[in-house]
Amino acid sequence: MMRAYVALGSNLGDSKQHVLEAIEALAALPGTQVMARSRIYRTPPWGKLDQPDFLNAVVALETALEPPALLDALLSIERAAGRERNGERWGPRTLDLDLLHVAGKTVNTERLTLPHPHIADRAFVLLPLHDVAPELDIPGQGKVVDLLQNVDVQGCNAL
Ligand code: PH2
Ligand code: MG
Ligand code: MG
Repeated sequence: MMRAYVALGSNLGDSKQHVLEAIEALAALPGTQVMARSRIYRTPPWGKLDQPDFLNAVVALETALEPPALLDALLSIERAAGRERNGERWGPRTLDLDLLHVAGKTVNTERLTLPHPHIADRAFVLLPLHDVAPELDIPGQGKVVDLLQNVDVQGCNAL
């Protein structure tokens, strides 16, 4: 079994429902348990500013799925939530599930980079990740509690 951290985001449709249903879907994956879930945060859009606020959360999983299989499962849960990929980077979405980190695993393939290379830049990831794993050390980036000191959390609020 592997400890894995997944970030959830939504800013289209009933975002809270999308996030809650996604957590249920993660819990229902084969060989997978949800060990901890963060609060849900409302966060200002990052990267592309002219879109609605997001709801963001993070869950910690214990899973027997190897990273490529877990990624397939995340993409299929996104599709079930009506996620459309129109090629627009950082655009609005009903559900985004990003694999942040899997303990002990480094992956550098076309479709997956682990740890996720931009955890340290994003308050909307670090705030909920801090709820579930403040002492987690992301290889190459640092400890979550320390990384959180260096991002702007203004406008990010737990529901
Ligand atoms: N996701 C993005 C782009 N910008 N901004 C916030 N606040 N939250 C997100 O989850 C988010 C974003 C692309 O995945
Ligand atoms: Mg994302
Ligand atoms: Mg994504």
